Amino acid sequence: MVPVPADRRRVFSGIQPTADSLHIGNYLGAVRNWVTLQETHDCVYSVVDLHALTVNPNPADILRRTRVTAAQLLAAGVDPDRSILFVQSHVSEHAELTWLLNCVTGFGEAGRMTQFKDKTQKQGSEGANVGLFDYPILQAADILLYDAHAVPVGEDQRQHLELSRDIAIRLNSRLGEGTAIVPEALITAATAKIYDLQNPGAKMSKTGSPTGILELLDEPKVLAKRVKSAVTDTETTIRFDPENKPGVSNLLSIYGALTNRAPGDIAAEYEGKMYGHLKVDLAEVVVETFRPIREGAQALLADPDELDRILARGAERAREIAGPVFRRIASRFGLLAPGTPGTPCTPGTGARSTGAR
Ligand code: AQP
Repeated sequence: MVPVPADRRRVFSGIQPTADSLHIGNYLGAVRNWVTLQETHDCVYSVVDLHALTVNPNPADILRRTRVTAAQLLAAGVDPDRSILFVQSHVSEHAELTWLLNCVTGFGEAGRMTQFKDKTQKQGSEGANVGLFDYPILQAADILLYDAHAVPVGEDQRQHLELSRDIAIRLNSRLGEGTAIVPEALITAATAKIYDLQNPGAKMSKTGSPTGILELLDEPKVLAKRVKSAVTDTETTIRFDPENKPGVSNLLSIYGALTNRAPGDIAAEYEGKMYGHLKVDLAEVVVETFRPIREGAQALLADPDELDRILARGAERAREIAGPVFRRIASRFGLLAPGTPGTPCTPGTGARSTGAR
């Protein structure tokens, strides 16, 4: 195992096992940055299965998708020797810290989260559960539990990150400096939001239109077909203009991100050419980028015991950080540590809690 220098800043990020494949938005908005950050940071990455329960998945689906998601992360370049990769429910402190954080988070504050509002609108208030409401607090617990300095995410997670910061600042002011590290969002502007290929006004999403996404595990033929049928516009000029030409600009953003070039430079190369030319070339780049990930994930899934061993080792290493951090925060709340004979018992002052937030 490659030792991590003690002075490196730590990042934490998670991904939900809510689909049978990650999509290119997850890849460019999050996973690719996770891989790069391994060069410079102490990285902790998780398949956040507890988060995925908030959408009431079928148990067989979440079980299968947890392994499938982990396999894609490994195949995309998350190195389990350099980073910690684990399944969220294998480290019980995530749920325990969530309870403590619930008790310092305002009901109104949690209710302002736009993702909760959007998802309840989609599912109807009867379909939404308390877990969905609590989702951003569980996310704050995920981050604070590892004393993470930074969290690489897509733009859609910015508001949740703000809440995590607010909670950390509140813990430090109420319970004493050093209770929690205040995390920063790491958002890469160019890939912060990849749009649906069929509806370029909406974020590409696992639960969006099935033909509007490019999945890491799709067969090359399917990927090529999806790119070629992406919605563009009635003009014929290839120009990077996200406001007026969202469809073609989204394709140029994806192309630019996959080839490390500016979308405007790519557009200039296609001057005088048709949308079809751009789509054929982009399809090839997507297929070739995803090919090793798909093949690598398939190989890992063919040996689930080895995959489970990697995840068990990751959970063990995660617990080594999460356990002491949880105990530090819990003791600041005044919770008696288990099995600590000799803890002084001081008489109360009779002061009442104000309940202020
Ligand atoms: N379209 C996107 N563009 C850029 N980044 C994106 N992410 C998701 N969609 C895009 C980033 O992927 C990471 C993992 O996401 P997640 O699985 O935890 O949850 P999500 O954001 O809810 O992902 P989906 O695919 O959009 O699922 P649903 O359908 O549930 O809404 C996050 O860092 C996210 O920012």
